[in-house]
Amino acid sequence: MKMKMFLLMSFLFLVFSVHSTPATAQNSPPVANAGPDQAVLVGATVFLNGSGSTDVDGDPLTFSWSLISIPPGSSTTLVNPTTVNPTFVVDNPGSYVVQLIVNDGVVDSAPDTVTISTAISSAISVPTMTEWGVMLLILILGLLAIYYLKKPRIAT
Ligand SMILES: [Ca+2]
Ligand SMILES: [Ca+2]
Repeated sequence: MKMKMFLLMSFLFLVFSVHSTPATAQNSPPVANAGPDQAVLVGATVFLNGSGSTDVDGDPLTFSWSLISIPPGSSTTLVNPTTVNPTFVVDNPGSYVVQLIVNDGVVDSAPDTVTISTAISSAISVPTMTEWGVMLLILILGLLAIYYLKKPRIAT
């Protein structure tokens, strides 16, 4: 009888302890989305957009943006880097890499980056003196060729 009681109590204790184990908060980390890459003109204000960031639990997100790479000579800084839509001014040609980390109140997301590059690069450049010289030489040779080909031959 005593043994049965002991076993019953043990069983009940076991069942109770399993059920009373506090449910650990199941939190999934959020996922940062820094938005699509952009090509802009020098002098433009870039509008970043982190609204594509998600959290499967639906937790409200906080945003933390940072410029991790800017072109030499640039002194730009982010405006409102803890909001969903910060801005910055592209003050020099080149590539700007901006990183976004979101937090769901418990953990940080993995970082996501977005690259902003200047649309007009050195592709459209003024010809150099050498290039002007070569073009002038070709023009002169072309004119000379036309002149000599059209020159009436004098019969001797
Ligand atoms: Ca979460
Ligand atoms: Ca990205």
